[in-house]
Amino acid sequence: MTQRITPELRQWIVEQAQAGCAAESVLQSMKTAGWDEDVAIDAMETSLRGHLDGLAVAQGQPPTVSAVPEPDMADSPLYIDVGDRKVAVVSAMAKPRVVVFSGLLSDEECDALIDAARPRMSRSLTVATKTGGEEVHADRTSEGMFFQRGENDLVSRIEARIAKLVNWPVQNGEGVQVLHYAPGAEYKPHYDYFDPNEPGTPSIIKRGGQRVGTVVMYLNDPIKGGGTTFPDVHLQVAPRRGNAVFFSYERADPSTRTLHGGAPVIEGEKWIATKWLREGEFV
Ligand code: PD2
Ligand code: ZN
Repeated sequence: MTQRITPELRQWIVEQAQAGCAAESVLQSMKTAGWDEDVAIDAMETSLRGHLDGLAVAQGQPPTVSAVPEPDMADSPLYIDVGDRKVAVVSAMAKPRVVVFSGLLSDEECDALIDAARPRMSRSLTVATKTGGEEVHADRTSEGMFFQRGENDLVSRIEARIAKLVNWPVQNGEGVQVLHYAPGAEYKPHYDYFDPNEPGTPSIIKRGGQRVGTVVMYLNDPIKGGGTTFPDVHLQVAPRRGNAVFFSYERADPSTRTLHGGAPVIEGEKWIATKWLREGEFV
């Protein structure tokens, strides 16, 4: 049986540390209460790091540098083996770190994701930065839905593939989000990390820390428009079915040049699946 690290458990761990309890004795208490040792250690590490990150942000300290997901690009491979298929490298940029892949998903997988998502679509929300909740926003005129991590075989397969592709644990990923853009719909340029200056951020990053990477997977071919744009570096990635764009950001700061958007769909429609990757385990 998997043991779930709840917000209440995280809170309790932080309180024990604040009360001066030694890590060893907190771990011992958790093991006595039936927690698996590895799960308990992970819960302690992620809870305390999340709490400290939140404090640093609240005090206006500069954003810290994080480890980031990164594909194995030594020797400029043409393909990366992700276990059940080979994914082709189309192009790569160093700063911002952007890598475009083709053949991450088969046509059948793209269609199956769309079919599974279609009945569950609703108007896309953005994170409400003031509160940490979610809200409808004019900058994001798409509709979407989230799959739970590991919700079905298809989603698990894709998550395992992404984990291998960018060398980042499945557990650090948010659930796959599917988005649908009708003609005229767009996602105005934004950063995917949570703004350290917003009051809702400490609460958001309690679940797995900051976002440090994004994989946008294209599920169909729009006819015109709908590219993913990186305005700081004048890059536009064409939305081709089965392809994906990966980018990472080692700090929650515009200096990463990861400003990006979904350009308006001019003709046809656009379906994508997005996987956001966190610093730690996303629960
Ligand atoms: O639809 C896109 O291309 C796009 C652009 C920017 C998606 C996202 N951001 C995202 O899902 O974060
Ligand atoms: Zn984005």
